[in-house]
Amino acid sequence: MSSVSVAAVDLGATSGRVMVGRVGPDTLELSQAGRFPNGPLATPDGLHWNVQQLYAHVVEGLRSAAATETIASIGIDSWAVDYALLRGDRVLGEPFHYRDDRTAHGVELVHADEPFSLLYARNGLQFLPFNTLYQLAVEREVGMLDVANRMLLIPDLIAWYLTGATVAESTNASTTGLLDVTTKEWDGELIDRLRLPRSLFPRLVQPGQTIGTILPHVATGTGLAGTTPVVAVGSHDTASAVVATPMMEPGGAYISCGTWGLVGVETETPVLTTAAREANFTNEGGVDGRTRFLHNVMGLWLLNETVAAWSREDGAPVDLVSLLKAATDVTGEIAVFDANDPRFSPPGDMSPRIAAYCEEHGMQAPQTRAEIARSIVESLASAFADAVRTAASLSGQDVRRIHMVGGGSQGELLCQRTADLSGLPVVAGPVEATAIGNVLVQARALGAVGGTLESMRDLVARAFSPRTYTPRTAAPKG
Ligand code: LRH
Repeated sequence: MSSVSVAAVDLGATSGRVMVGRVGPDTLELSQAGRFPNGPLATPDGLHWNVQQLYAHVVEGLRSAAATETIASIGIDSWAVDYALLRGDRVLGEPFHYRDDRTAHGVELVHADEPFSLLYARNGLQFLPFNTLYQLAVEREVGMLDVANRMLLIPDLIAWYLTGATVAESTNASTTGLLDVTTKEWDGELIDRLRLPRSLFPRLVQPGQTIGTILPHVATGTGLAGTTPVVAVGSHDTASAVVATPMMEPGGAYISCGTWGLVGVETETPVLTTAAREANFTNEGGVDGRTRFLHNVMGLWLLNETVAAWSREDGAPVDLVSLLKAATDVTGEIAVFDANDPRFSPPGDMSPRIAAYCEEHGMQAPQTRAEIARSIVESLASAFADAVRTAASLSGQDVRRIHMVGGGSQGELLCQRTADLSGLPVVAGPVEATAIGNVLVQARALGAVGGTLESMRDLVARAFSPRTYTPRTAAPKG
């Protein structure tokens, strides 16, 4: 087996990137071919994603990748649940952002007919008001589904732009709420009961399968060979991140920490108990048929939105490194709020919302910027530690260490406080786990690396030495 170079398109809610991975049996290197901002775009009808602009950045990134190497394939991953509607080959408007508040009405529409307990038994998904099935209920009500005849999730939409092929990659499809958690096929009966047209949902593909080859105008625009395939990866970003989380032995939990903190364990089969449902744990589809049994915790969103608001206020970017240094030095009582409180979901400055939360709960609100940042980090670490404990008890796994991957793994204070509050070592890194998981699945499909997830994780651990944070305090009781 010789090494190959592949391109990973990795779209996050706050930034996107095109990365080039060079992969072989003993090689795993990553370099950046393009990075660009992403975020909600408000228009009179609500919050959207500007996918046309994202696509333009993707093409530009692929062009820089092709300028330096021979790219053997392309893989795409992004945040979950959101989609574009199409009629034939026409895209019907920019996709809505999952933080758009129309989803609340979608929840009412769906739950009026299908109680959550029944949905959970079929799809195994935690309740999140923006799960695709709720969004589609609104589309149906406003008549969009009288016009649309296709739904493409975001990575599948980008794959369609590049190849013209319409598919639904299975790990991301598992976040729609419309996939049967046991058979991992579209749940036709549920789709009928929700009065959605079955024809909306494309053929499912598994990570590793080829979606198609790039269209001639894409080859011309990027300089890539006309035969370059787009290969399905774990197109849900969290699925790709879990592939590259170096859990080589049993006992590892993970926190994939970017905009969200996705906290859980990997299981062979879904956990569909009443306790799992009541704790709002999800069973999302993983690569190679594994289950990602996890809970969504608010992540760096809280800090990023707050820092963005301060930067607007100052008319200059706030220096994150100095802010976090000052946050580390804060002493005395620090307010810990419920990071998952729905008030923290919409975009904007979180400090007044934190102050209101503290006032309602009889706590002294943090005052200075350093105190606010510390309060955010402390609240995230506390929510992460709680979610790890719950994941362990619900899955019956004996969790002995936590792997923190994604942007959050760079936060020393966050990693250390998660270790302290959980009483478990936190193994931090790699930062770019999602892009690494994306390139590894492509490389395996091309025959450049072999084997199981465990052997790919071993390669990750060798290439990106993780850093371990040891808990400084005894594990809390209970
Ligand atoms: C993280 C993520 C998460 C979903 C959310 C919409 O990027 O994919 O797993 O719940 O975005």
